[in-house]
Amino acid sequence: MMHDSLARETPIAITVSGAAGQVGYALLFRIASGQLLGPDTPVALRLLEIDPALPALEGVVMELQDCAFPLLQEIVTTADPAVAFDSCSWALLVGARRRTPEMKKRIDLLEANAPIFAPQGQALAAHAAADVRILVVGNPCNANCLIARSNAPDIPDERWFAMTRLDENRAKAQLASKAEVPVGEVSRLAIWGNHSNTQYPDAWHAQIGGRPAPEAIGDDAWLRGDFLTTVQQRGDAVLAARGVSSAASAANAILDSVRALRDGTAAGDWTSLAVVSHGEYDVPEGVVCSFPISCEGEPNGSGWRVVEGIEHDEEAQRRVRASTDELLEERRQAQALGLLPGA
Ligand code: NAX
Repeated sequence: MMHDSLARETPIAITVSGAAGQVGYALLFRIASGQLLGPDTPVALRLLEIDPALPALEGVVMELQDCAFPLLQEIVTTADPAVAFDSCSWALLVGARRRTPEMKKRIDLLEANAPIFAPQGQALAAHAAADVRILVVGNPCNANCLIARSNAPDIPDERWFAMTRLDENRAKAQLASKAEVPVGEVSRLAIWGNHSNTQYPDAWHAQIGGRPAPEAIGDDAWLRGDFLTTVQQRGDAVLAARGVSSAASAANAILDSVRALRDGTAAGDWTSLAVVSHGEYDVPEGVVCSFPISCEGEPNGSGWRVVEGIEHDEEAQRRVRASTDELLEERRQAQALGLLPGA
């Protein structure tokens, strides 16, 4: 097989924020081993943390070194976004503040986290590579993505993503388990709306072994009930069982998201990504909303589009609207906090 010798010599810079956190710990080793960009692409890791976490990050760096990954050519650790985003082609924005017991409402989490993402957006605009693509994972990820995006007007809309792939994977696992088939048989599963409890996992247009999922499952009441709530509340269930939130599955979903953009989705299939709305399916323009996305897999990741022509029944429309109303409310709150310049 012929390999691209240029790609071999020039590492691709990937920035991971929150690199000393638990998602970071589950993610970095997979990136460095080649599972994100493939076995022929050297990587340079730019690891962004806050000052108090830098000593712990040094321990992670030691472990990365001790893996002797042949593809890992460079590691930079810093608390300065300008350094972290320097010439990066992928920015994986995982770093965020955790919800504490005092943060009762979603706006409390938004308030605690939003100020992180405005300066990061500005630093991305000033320092990232011309082809940069950004995946926001830190919660509330849709609103955080909107804030970063609003602070980097020169980076086009199509480069910004917030992660709903973990929700998609959770939904696929539930369908596969119910249908008693391997999870690889489930396709066309999209998450609509916000990465929150209002999200709408759409099983009605999904397929299992090429058949419509509702037909393969044969239990509409389950699809309208337990399926939805299990997916919507899966994060809480993992947290309750483990005592800490999802980490390995989140890191895995980050890899899945980037690989869908780079390698493309299978013909006729789609994935879930929250992207800047241009009014598709009557979703208000400008909010970062999860849609079914098909990707051509161009190397620069810009070859993707919102899948057209999906018809929701009344209940699905109501659920999607509830989630997009929440996105609008979060945008209003971010605006009130002065985090959306020009909006
Ligand atoms: P951790 O608390 O373990 O790690 C977060 C890390 O971010 C910490 O090391 C912290 O020092 C760092 N950090 C805080 N402020 C920062 C800043 N301004 N710049 C750089 N780093 C900063 O959380 P973890 O479990 O790793 O989760 C990370 C984020 O992902 C959380 O916001 C979490 O809610 C979110 N998640 C989102 C998911 C999604 O599907 N979109 C799923 C997984 C995860 O729960």
